[in-house]
Amino acid sequence: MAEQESLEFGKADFVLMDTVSMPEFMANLRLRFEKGRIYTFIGEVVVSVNPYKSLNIYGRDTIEQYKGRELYERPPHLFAIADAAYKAMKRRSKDTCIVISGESGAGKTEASKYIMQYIAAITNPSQRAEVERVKNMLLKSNCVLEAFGNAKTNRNDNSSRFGKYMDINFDFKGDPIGGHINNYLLEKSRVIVQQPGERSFHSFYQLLQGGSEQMLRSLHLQKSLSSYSYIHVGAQLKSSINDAAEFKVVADAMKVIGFKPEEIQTVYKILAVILHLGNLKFVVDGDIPLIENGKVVSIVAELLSTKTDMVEKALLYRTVATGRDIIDKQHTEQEASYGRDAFAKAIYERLFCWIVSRINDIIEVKNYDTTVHGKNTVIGVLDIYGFEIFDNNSFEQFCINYCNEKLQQLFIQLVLKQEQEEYQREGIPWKHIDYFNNQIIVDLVEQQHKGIIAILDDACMNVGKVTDGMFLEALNSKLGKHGHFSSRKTCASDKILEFDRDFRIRHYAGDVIYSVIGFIDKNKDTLFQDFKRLMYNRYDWYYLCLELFDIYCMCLHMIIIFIENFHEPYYVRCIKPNDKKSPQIFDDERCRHQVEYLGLLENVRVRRAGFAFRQTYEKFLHRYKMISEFTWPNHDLPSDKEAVKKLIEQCGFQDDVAYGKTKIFIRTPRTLFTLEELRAQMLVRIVLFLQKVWRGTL
Ligand code: AD9
Ligand code: MG
Repeated sequence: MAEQESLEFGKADFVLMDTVSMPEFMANLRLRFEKGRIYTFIGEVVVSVNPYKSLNIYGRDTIEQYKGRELYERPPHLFAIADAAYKAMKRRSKDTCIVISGESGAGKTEASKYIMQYIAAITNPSQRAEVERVKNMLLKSNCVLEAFGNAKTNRNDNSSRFGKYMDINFDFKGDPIGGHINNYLLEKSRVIVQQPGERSFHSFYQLLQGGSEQMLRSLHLQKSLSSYSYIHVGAQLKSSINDAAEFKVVADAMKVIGFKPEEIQTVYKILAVILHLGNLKFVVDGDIPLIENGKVVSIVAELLSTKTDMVEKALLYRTVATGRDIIDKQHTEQEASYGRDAFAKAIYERLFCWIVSRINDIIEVKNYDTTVHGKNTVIGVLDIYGFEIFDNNSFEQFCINYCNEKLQQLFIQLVLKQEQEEYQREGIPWKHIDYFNNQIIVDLVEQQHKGIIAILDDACMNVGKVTDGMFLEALNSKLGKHGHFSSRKTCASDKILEFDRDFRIRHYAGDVIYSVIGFIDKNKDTLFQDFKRLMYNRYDWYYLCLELFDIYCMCLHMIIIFIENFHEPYYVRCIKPNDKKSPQIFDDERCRHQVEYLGLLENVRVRRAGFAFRQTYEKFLHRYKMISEFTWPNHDLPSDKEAVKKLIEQCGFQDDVAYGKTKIFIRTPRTLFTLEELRAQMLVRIVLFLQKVWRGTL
């Protein structure tokens, strides 16, 4: 069990609660938060509450306390779970992973970084240069990814706008030898528009605030943020973020990771192209759309190393085939603006994917011959964007929340499945515990032919003919009776649904109203062919662009398939204590809601319904053998199992335990407490005895 801290800090494991009830759970969570104990176990799951302040609990001495120890031997901490995952991977030569979940701003990304830091700190004791290099790259890659993939939102100043699954590969010695990052679904719409109070990706502000005058001049940029309409809203914000300083940190990190100077320059050029594109305005002269500010077109052309008239053509016309002829058809003003925005989003998305693939090239495992060195094993860390509800929710929130729905389903399945399997494996009967299974919502979204995604995909097959409104109609007719779906049409009495264009999904984590506007376009991700042609027909633009447009970005389906393949993940469940980013406030209502939807109470019940604790006979003896004269200092019984039985019977706990094939299962925490107390008393007696022996006073 988690090493007993003083009770003034509350219970280190929720499994130790006297009764499993929401008030007791909340009281413990609050007490621990207020005492700066932000981590608490539920068995092998770590519950974390964002402290919103720096805590001195991640330093070298803390790392040393956790290194090589068993999960329950030390107070709850991310390091305990990182160590458990590392040990499991090393001892059993088995791939493992850590899944971090929780809503936006709950502390997932910070947790993922602490976990990686811990793994980096405890590995490579012999200081091999190559391993040090790999560790450095892995750690440095985070800040580059965050610069391009994170943004300030109303929920989090450094919100991940992409999903990340990072693999760390280890050699037979257990030292990191490489890694791989999978990125999922960057929220690229943020490039062109942000909700009030939010910003675009950090990278734009960093470039404008941190780039040298000479660099900005060469990119035709000026420092003033409000000059750029794509980041205009965000530009008004006072930010806690120091963009200028971050620019240098990120540039250095890119250099250290191994980006070539010309690659870094190209990255800045692409950012500049996007900022300039945003300033392009169209006017209509009669029926003909024109570009109002021709100067901007020539800047974009210069940065893209192409000709002005080609950029202009791509912006104002599209090539269509009519019969055997191919003609240039003029855009309407609206089409031209739409095309410009689609282009900007696409370039940014591809830039991001390219950065990830560059990092992957550099950190991939090299020169590892499995026939010589044996299997290389992996620890994966999954950190996706958290569940979010905004005032206006669109396709992006739909995708993000669906991902979270899937993660929750995985948690339910695996936590229960693992328990069940363990009881079965050990030959112990299993009692079922009721819990809310969100499979019904997952089905609502992904069921073949009649789920929201299938209906949306159908609509997208007929893009141009099917409108968002018609898509909503299709949802209404196919899903109108579903208990987790409603719209004005299907539920006229529902006052919360304000607009005809809205529909509501009753998610596991709360109700979210989505506006259907833009769903079809965003799913279809139409990028006018002419822009693609422009990029391919470039005169002497960098090879980078070619790569950019060849890269395959993982889609939503991939993340799902991927996480379903996890076996026995370790979990960190993050909780956001308040919406004010305050270290002082523990908002009971908000926290209770998260505890509820994360299913933490059920988690405790499942853990306790069977048996709160289980331990292999060998380890159990190692810890408690001093309690009984039959086992101390060594036993002469036929097996460890027999020895444990003898010890338990001597203490009178036989009715509270079950004996599995390899493990002892203890039902109530109190038994374990008592065992711990007996052990502590025995240790004192042993020490006193030894002192007497040494002093010769016995
Ligand atoms: V999102 O779904 O990407 O929007 P996250 O990733 O869950 O979200 P993040 O880790 O970015 O949240 O944490 C939000 C902020 O909380 C951080 O920027 C820190 O300011 C703060 N935080 C989170 N965890 C810690 C911590 N362990 N110690 C101190 C923390 N501050
Ligand atoms: Mg994050």
